[in-house]
Amino acid sequence: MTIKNIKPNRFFLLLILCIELGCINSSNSKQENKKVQPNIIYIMSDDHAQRAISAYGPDLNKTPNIDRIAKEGAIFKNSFVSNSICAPSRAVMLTGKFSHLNGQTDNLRSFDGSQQTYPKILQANGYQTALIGKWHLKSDPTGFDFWSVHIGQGDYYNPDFKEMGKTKRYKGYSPDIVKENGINWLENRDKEKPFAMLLHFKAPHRNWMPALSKLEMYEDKEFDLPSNFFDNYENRGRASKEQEMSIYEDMELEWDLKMNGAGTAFEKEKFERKLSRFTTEERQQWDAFYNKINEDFKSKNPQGKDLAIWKYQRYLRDYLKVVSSVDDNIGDVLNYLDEHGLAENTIVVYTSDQGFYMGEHGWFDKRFMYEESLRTPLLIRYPAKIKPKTVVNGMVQNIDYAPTFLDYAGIDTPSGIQGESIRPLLEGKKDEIRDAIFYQYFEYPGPHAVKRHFGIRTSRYKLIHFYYDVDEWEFYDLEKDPNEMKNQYANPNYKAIIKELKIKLKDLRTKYKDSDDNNFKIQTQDLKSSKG
Ligand code: SGN
Ligand code: CA
Repeated sequence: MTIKNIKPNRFFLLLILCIELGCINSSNSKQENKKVQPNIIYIMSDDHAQRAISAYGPDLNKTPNIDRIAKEGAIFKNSFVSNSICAPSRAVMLTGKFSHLNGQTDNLRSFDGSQQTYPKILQANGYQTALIGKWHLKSDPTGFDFWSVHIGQGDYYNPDFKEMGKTKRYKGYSPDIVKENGINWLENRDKEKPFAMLLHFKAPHRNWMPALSKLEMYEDKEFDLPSNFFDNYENRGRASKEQEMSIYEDMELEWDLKMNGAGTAFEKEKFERKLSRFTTEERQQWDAFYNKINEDFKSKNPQGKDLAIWKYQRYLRDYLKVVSSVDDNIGDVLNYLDEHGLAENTIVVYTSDQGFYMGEHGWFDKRFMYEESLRTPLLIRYPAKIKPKTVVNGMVQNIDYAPTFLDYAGIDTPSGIQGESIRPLLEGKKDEIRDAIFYQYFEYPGPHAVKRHFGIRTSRYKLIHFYYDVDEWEFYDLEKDPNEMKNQYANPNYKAIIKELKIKLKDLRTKYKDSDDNNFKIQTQDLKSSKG
């Protein structure tokens, strides 16, 4: 029946009835007026190098599911952290503030969970919030309706979680468990509210224990050595020379590379604790695989450069097997969103707490302001607002995540937040939001012995100041020397640029409320060298 066919009397009767029932101001038009707040799924892994994602560079491995986020959304080619280590990075992301202001300057401290974080702000604005996976901030999480976190670094196999205050052991492999718990939470959430779910994989953190189903992966692949694998650190300062993160010298045969009996008593004990998590059947499969490699290693008995290369190959194989499990589980999350009609209005983010060395400079681990650990993956899909295959070249930093989420949720950014919304970059409205980033690292003395430093990076140059037990500057021209092999600080040709950068660095430190006084006062207590 159309309006035309209704007799005038009946039309007015219906109109009056409609007004009475309030259907003129119908729920549909109400919904149109109300901002539709997007859901957020923030997926973060631990120590995932950009280079180990095929969307960033196809030479190492294939990550089809992470790549899908880039294909259907945006990839950031210049995404950086502000303090390249776990707990500090996580605190920066939650607060949108640099470490010296949020208080989490190193991995040892306990996070002050009474401070403002973006999950708390979202929660106060009607979002349902959940945190699942690695946390590493010691204090119990705040701002989440549900939380289930690995204890400390957590275990790959049959791990214990602290879930809403209680310890609970899960059966299985950590990346699978984190995904399953995430999907369970999505299934049982209040479907009337928008949600923000933080899914934090502990993988692929050291000691890179692969899933049993992936053990054979990459075993017949020989990885090319990075051009600077045998770096001797000439032309650079004491920080590069004195670090303890060399694959050759510091990567542990037993703990890292699973060669039973090849390590110190300390290493053995640490590794045994991990092996004790296995069921008998799991342990048998594990041993059947690694015992063969152990035998081969013993018979070859590589030394010197050969040993360095052997370690590198084993490291990459295990690391990339673990990455592959992360990628599979991300695929499951994306499929879940498709199957439940959630893809269009959900922002999916993939990132890592920092970058990682995959043999560049002969290293593993992170911490330095050099490119491989300063950079972190960042891919964002939000079909409602972001065009597929968007490539962002502007420099962004992890201080920007909190204000970006608040922006998309239609919530004003509180004044204390130091980052900026990256929405204009995502939606093609701007090419850049800043011309320089600021970096700081404090955990020294500490594991891997990377000296304290801070610095500035522009699109072309990088200036770093190492301090505390040294007073050294390094300057790199990234266009001419992308691998940062030659410190040009003393080169007179760069004098004017260095002068300009020092002024810019000072301005940035003032803007971000950082000072020398502050840096020297920060104590890193009880930290021992990784060799200690
Ligand atoms: C552990 C690792 C270090 C690593 C830190 C911090 N040693 O201590 O290699 O740098 O975690 O990593 S291990 O012997 O326990 O493997 S972080 O990602 O949590 O910051
Ligand atoms: Ca990490």
